[in-house]
This record gives sequence, structure tokens and C-alpha cells, in this order.
Amino acid sequence: MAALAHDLRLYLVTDEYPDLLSRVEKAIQGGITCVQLRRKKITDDQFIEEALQVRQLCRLYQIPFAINDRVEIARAVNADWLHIGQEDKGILFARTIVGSRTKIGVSVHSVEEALEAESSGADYVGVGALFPTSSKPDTIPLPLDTLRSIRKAIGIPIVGIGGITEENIKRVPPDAVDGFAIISSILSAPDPKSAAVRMREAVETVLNYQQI
Ligand code: 3NM
Repeated sequence: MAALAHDLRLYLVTDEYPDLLSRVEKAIQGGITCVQLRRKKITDDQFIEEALQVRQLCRLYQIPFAINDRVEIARAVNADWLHIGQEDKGILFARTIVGSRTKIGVSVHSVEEALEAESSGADYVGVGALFPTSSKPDTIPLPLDTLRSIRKAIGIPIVGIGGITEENIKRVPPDAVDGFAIISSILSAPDPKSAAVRMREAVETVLNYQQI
């Protein structure tokens, strides 16, 4: 768990951005600790092509590479992790496809969903949205108390997601998460490398504070 929690500290999630590969590489150079390829609007063939490119970057910089949602593609490209939502086919199905070596993360929004994910064999959960976000319009900000309750209820690592910025990250309750998943605060920045450097510093400040 310690190694996984370490890799989850600053989790870059992708979206529809021009020059995505170059932005992701800059973000890696700035200090993100893993990358999840999340693209909703492209075909399987396009997704596979992009997945192979992002995987190559992750291998080069030796950070884990995750695929969002597309279970068969995660297996086909030998992703390190697969991340699924509540609306996907479920962790038991996913596990039969990707096997036991691929770590599986599940998005959860309540204590019940978190317990269910853990008992079904999830390796980590994503909890969100922590703050309002325009990257995923259908998500609803959760009371931070729910995050605290999820922390108490489960033993697997937790990644906070949704609208996280250098400023509001300080409002996340101490000891509630192992890492932060971010799209726009890094990928929308004019310079994703320096945005990632600043965000990594903010993440380390919050996480180190929690350990004191
Ligand atoms: N999932 P940004 S919020 C992909 O609440 C995603 O489960 C969420 O992007 C959830 O850092 C979200 O730009 C979007 O807010 C995160």
C-alpha cells in the first residue's frame, strides 16, 4: 500500500486538449507521479494509438500509466492501472479481463460505494468532487465530511478529485487522502511543467502536514 499511495500523490488525468502528449510530458517533468488516459470522445482505435504513446512516455519516466473506463484496452496495452466509475460494468467484471497484476481504482461518492469498492477488490478509490469543476459537469461537490467518513470506513488508498487548485487544496481535511487527481489546474496552464511543479509542492505540503 505504501508504494501505491506514493504513486498516487499527484495523479494527472487527461481530457480533450490539443498537443496532449507534449502537455503530459511537461507535466511529468514537473513532478506528477502517475498519468491516467481519460478520453470520452474518441474511437477505440484512436484511444489505443494515444494509449501507446502515453504509455511510452510513462515507461520512459518510470511512472505508472492508467486507463480510464476502457477495460479491454487497458488489457490490450498492458496498462499498470485501470480506473472505472460507478456507471461502468463493475470491478468484478474488470478484474476478470485485466487480471490480478493491474491495479484497479474506482470512483466513489459515498461511504457505501467506498465499502463496496473495497470489498470487491479495488486497490484504491477516487473520491469527488471535492470542489466545483467544469471538467466533469455531472459530478456534484461532496461535503468534506463525507471524505472524512470514507477515510474512516476503508483501508485502501484514497485520491481526492474535482476542481483542485493550489489554493483550495489547503482546505482538504488533514489525513483524509493519499493523493490528488487533477486535470485542468495542470493541463489548462500555459506551462504545464511549472504548474505541475507548483502543484506538487502544494500536494507535498498538505500530505507532509498530515503525517506530523
Ligand atoms: N471525476 P479537474 S471530478 C474526472 O467527481 C473527474 O469523480 C470527478 O478535473 C469525480 O481537476 C473529475 O479539472 C474532473 O476539476 C477533474
